[in-house]
Amino acid sequence: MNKRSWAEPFKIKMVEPLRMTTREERERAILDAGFNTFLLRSRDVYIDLLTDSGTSAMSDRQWAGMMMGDEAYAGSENYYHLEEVVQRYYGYKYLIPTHQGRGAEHLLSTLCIKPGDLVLGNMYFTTTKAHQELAGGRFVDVICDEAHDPNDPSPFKGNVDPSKLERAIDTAPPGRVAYLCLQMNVNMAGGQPVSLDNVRQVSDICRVRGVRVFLDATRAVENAYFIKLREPGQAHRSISEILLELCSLTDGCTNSAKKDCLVNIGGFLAVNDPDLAEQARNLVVVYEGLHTYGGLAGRDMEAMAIGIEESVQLDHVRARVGQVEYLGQKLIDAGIPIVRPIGGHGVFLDAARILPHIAREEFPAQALTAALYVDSGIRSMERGAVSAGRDPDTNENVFPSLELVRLTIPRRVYTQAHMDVTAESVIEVASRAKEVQGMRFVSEPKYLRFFQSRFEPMPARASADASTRRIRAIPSDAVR
Ligand code: PM9
Repeated sequence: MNKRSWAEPFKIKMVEPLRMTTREERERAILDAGFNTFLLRSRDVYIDLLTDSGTSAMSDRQWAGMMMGDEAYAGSENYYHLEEVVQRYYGYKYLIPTHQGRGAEHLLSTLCIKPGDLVLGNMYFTTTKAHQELAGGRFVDVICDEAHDPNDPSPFKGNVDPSKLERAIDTAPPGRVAYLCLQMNVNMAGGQPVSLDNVRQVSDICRVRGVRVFLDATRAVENAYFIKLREPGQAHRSISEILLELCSLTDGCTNSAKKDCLVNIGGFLAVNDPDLAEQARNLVVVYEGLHTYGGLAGRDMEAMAIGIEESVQLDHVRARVGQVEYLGQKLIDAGIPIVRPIGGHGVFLDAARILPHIAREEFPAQALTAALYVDSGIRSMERGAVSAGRDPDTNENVFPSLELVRLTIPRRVYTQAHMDVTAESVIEVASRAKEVQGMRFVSEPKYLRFFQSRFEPMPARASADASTRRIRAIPSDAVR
């Protein structure tokens, strides 16, 4: 039979025009932004692949739900709707809404980490680790080795290594492991899923040793889809069934609803322990708002409740992950080194291999994001040493094994043609890789430096081959 294509399971009802810019305008814009794509104005961006966080298009049902916002300070109807939906799809008993994922991470870290505790996780995530460290904890990575190798084709590279987990718990001073934070579709590894079998095993190891497991459920729905697709014996199950089982193996979750749950703002903490829920309900009023809104408007909670129902539909997830796969496959076919297997929420370019002439100390991934932007107006995100930050003990730069640029695909926003344009730009920049120069810091904030740091291109080296045309993102004399 001839190959049959899939198409997006929606049609477009409202459009937002994109602004095209000239190369000169983009050179000026990236200079003004200190070569940090977070500091660009969105009006200067053509295709925005910075993040899939809060960038989804909402459905007509979600927009209709927004009109049903019950903006009571206390006891909003939308809170009770959201509570019922979270219980139905995620299975946890108690819901504490927050303004976004890091609000939930703040509550969990504050309540469950004592200074000096170890917090285990399957690869760090920036905001998660920041809150763990602010609470006095130390992050310990227990992800499998395959996660650190961009070329390893294993289907579940987000898995925890059970022997690393046992060792970390068994060698820690008694009672000093705060919990395991088990991230779904591990972001910094390239959107790599965790198998259901691994979650079962990890949950057993932790339960026997009295260590709690909290899911980072931010992309758990997309992880459940990979389980259905790749894990033996799971193909017949619905995404909802798999999601419920994943959650049932854990004590609670933090969730940035800006991803899977298809909303532009929102998050939650959900737990099964009534005492922990009570403490979180009390703490949330200090930082977010009353426990029945947690920093959100009633209409935001309604959109989230409807978004969760839509997020677990197979048609939706298949098209969402399929679009990422489409872009990734185009790049693989063109010989561009990317993290494999292709992840759930974005395509991760292997910047260290695309720009081998730039030393890790000169941040090749940061340089690549700037070069891509200048080429086509596509905004991507650095996911390498800049994101990893500094070691809290030595204050030295941390150089993770992965030095990546993330092309993150917002849900239900761009078309296949946008993916084609993106692939063409990456191929063009990679073909002129030698022209891209490394970066150095001009300024570096203390917390989560990747958001607000400013950079400048490294000065051209005296040894550089004079015949090589060095097209920097902008001329060096223009750098302030
Ligand atoms: N993730 C992302 O772009 C947005 C902020 S960092 C650039 O990938 C996980 C796995 C996330 C995440 C955010 C958060 C925090 C927690 N866990 O951004 O606070 O990917 O809603 O969520 C981003 P909030």
